[in-house]
Amino acid sequence: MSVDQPSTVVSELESDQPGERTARPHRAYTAAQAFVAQLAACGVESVFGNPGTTEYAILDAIQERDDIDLIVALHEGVAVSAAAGYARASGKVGVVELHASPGLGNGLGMIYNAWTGQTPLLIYVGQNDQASLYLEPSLASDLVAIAKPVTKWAYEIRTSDEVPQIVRRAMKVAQTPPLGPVVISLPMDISEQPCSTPVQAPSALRLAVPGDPAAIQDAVDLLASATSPVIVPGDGVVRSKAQAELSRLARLIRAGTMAETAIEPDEPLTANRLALGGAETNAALAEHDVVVAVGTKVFQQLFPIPGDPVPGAEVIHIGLDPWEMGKNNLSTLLHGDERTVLGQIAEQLERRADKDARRRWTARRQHVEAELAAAAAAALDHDRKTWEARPMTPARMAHEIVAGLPEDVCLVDEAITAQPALYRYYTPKIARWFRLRGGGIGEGLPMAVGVKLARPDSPVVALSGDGSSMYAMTALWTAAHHDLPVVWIILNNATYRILQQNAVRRRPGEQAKLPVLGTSLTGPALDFATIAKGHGVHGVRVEDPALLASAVRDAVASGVPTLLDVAIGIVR
Ligand SMILES: Cc1ncc(C[n+]2csc(CCOP(=O)(O)OP(=O)(O)O)c2C)c(N)n1
Repeated sequence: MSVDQPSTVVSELESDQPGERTARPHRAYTAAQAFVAQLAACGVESVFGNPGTTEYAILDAIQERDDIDLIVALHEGVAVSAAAGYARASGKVGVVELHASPGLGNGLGMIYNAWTGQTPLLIYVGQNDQASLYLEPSLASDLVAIAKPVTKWAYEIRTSDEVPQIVRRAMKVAQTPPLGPVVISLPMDISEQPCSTPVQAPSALRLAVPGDPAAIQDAVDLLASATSPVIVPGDGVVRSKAQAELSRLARLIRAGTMAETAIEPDEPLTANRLALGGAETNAALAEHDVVVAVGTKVFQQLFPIPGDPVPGAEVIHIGLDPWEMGKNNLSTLLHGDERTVLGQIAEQLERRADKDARRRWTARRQHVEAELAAAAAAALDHDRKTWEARPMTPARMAHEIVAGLPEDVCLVDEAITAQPALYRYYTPKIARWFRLRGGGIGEGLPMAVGVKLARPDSPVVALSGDGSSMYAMTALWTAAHHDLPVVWIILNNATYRILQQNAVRRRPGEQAKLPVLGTSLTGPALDFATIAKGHGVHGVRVEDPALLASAVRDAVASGVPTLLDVAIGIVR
């Protein structure tokens, strides 16, 4: 059977627009060519991967086309995290190519992050020949079984003809709430066989599902009579682009909020993130009588306390993830798109608020604003006491870095223990701030590579703890190889500091054994400027805080991938 050049295959598409369902004639292609053509028809332009023998046909199919590129990673965790950064910054699915069982295994930690953090990924894994799997060849195992616990869907392709449909289904599964990763295993013998089914544009996904009117009514009743409501927003707010609606509701009910970029940056009621510990979270929420959990799990923590995570409060849980809604506690369930539902609630509250209610809400808002402003001022005062310390404190570092960042920066944040200090000086911007999701460290450096590919016109800066950075250092080479001028700032405290903090959190009141075994990054010290150079990246060590802002400015202006190694101490 003759095989068309892939460019011919693409030209057979009458339209790349989602929702255009016209069946179109197709020419002969292999399953691998159909796979890649279907990805292209779904709008995929980049595949992040690390190649192996079982992927030859797919690599050829990518190489034959000029509308889709392979971004080469030297470790599978880097490929997955870069794809996750791309997905989050572009709003599209991140596509990954991995090699057989060991390649999938190496990627699993970061696939876990995408799964629990609901980042849409399509991960293709090359499987050994289907015809010889029974012989248990080298590299082969049950890829679906490996992937299943940390993916929305894992599937091994059985016939070449099913390829276009399976790719379209995988893209749909990855992008419908709860968003997440899917794994497609494609045996290499099937990838080389002819595929006789057409590549088609995908169905349009329209997810602005409104809330049930009775449930909206229940939520409005609760909020109208609440004395101390609080909103806990999650990434579902970001996915549905509900920041304006969330801000409107926060202003209306005069609630305190605990937001990330889920809220407009100038909203003065924005408070802190919830803590990792169940006891701290319960204490923070204890003063509230109504908790609005929107687009979030309730709650995902490192040390949750068994039982109801929000005892004593009414919870209104809004979102499109049926598994998460009311999973751990009794709630008023509001299944629907976050943006649409928040808008519905705000509108009804607005309509029914009388003068008296508005007066109470205004007083409450003023009270919460004053409380938050006082806490912020006290923290800044505290920072000033050690302003001249050497090595510089995380707070001084944050101040200087923020002074050097351009207005339109996309910031990737894997700062770990420096995070609280960072957010005293940095205000996250909507769609320009990407924090670690899922708890597996080593995402930050490669995520910045994916963000830069998705946003070529924005400067991209990543902050990473020194410990976290070492899991994915080869992301530097990927950026250099593909000419992506990312700036990475390593927050170098020569330790896994969070593990000291968590030891105390975990055993409050007891004597935690400090320092925790295996947490020092000295002997030898990591020399990041030299490590960067070895990956083809410009590296600079910064010890003097007075030089940090200009070092950041210069790095961004240089137009080449640059790493800054910033020496910091551990004073809070
Ligand atoms: C893949 C993975 N391995 C190990 C851990 C455990 N862990 C969590 S934070 C951390 C150290 C972080 O150190 P660093 O990035 O230097 O930040 P710091 O705590 O010093 O601020 C480790 C090892 C993890 N979360 N994920």
